Amino acid sequence: MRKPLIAGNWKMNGSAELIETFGRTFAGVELPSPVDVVVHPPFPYLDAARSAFAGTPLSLGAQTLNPLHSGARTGEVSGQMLAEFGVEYVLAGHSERRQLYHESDEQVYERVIAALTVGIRPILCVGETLEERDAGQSENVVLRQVGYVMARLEPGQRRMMTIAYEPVWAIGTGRTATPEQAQQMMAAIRDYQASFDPALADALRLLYGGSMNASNAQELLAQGDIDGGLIGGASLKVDDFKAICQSAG
Ligand code: 3PY
Repeated sequence: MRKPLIAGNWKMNGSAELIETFGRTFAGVELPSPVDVVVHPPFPYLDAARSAFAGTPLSLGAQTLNPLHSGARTGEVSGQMLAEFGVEYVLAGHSERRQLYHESDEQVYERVIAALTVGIRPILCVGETLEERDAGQSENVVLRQVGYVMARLEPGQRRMMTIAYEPVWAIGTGRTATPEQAQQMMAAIRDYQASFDPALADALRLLYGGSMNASNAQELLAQGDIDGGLIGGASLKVDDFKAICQSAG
């Protein structure tokens, strides 16, 4: 039985006030018992979030990290620093990082390793563009992105991983994959995982991302291979995010 995970990716949004609102609201929220919830605010809010989320079901997440431990990398943040702030999860390979900052599969892999080294759980984001979908390449692209990382990890490291399938054409566009499209890709990821690590395939958490919101979450989460969501815009609205978490049990 896989425990659902709901992750809120705030991207470059939010404020100190929103952190407090989340802390206050979730302090009194009853969530269905087996569900993990993580919020990924921008770096400057991590410290405030650590205090505000104490005593709530919210864990702390980061949106990226630099693979190096420390050094001359102006503007970057290392896994070691995130661990010091109590960060438990980090995104790696979000399509905005792949597209806008040209992160390659190799660079995504390096970030995953850096996170694992300091005990932070990576959420590996994968997904195809509209052109790739139209060319019938969706599954090839997604399984390449998954395989590049997962096949290089030790079995113990793989157990720390979560994979988020986010079709690029559904990110920030208001378009969502149908539950059937999402389920089909999740099943393909799980089958692929089974081809080189059958023991993990059943336990691996797979999230759907890409315009998931309070209205469509229930239907997506009802699919057999969808174990949670990586939520963009809706994770900035505390009531919507709470409703998504409540529908995940
Ligand atoms: C979205 O839903 O827009 C996301 O990118 C979540 O990461």
